Amino acid sequence: MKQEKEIIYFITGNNHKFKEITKLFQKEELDYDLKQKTAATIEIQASNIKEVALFKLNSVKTNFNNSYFVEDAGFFIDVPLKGFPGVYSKFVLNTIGNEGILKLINDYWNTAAHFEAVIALYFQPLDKIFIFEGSVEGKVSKEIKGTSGFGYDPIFIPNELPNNTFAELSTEEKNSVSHRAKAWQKLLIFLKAHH
Ligand code: ITT
Repeated sequence: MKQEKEIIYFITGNNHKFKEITKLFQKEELDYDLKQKTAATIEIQASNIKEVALFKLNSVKTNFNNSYFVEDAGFFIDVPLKGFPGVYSKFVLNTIGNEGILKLINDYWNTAAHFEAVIALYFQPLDKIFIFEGSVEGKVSKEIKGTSGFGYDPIFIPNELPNNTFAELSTEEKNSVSHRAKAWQKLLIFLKAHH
């Protein structure tokens, strides 16, 4: 008889993130089933997203006996904003939005930017927490372009696919270079090594 697969939960209220990870997950032969869970989490204001992710993970109140992970991401405009919005990404998107961001950097020719993602995993078999990080370098687009993806996707052009913003790419294309996919690849290696 085939053994039941163990469930691993991705705790996120963001369906876009879950869709991206699901696409990557489906490509793999794993001993796990991935499920989304929207549990209450606390998002603190810290100086880096790793701290935010760890705190978020520790704030999850579970009554299940499974492994689970959270992810925190941030958008960093290195030039000319010295990394802003970074840990303030959510607040800035909800206040001034992509239009406000473009106004801030309107006069600049160089607009180097990157995304970072940190996955914090509670791994039940070892009763331990593990961290997986990924980033993608690129620049801020001169205009808002594209309708797929979410958040800052319409204004970010990755260096590896320099003709499009993330919002002009399919999920598969975004996954081929994204911060989230890179962090996921590391989590995947871990899961394969610990089955
Ligand atoms: P959780 O429930 O998983 O916490 P969230 O939507 O609160 O989801 P984050 O705090 O990790 O997400 O993200 C901070 C902000 O950065 C938020 O406004 C997102 O829209 C944006 N963001 C995160 N990942 C992104 C990506 O891949 N592309 C564009 N914007 C992204």
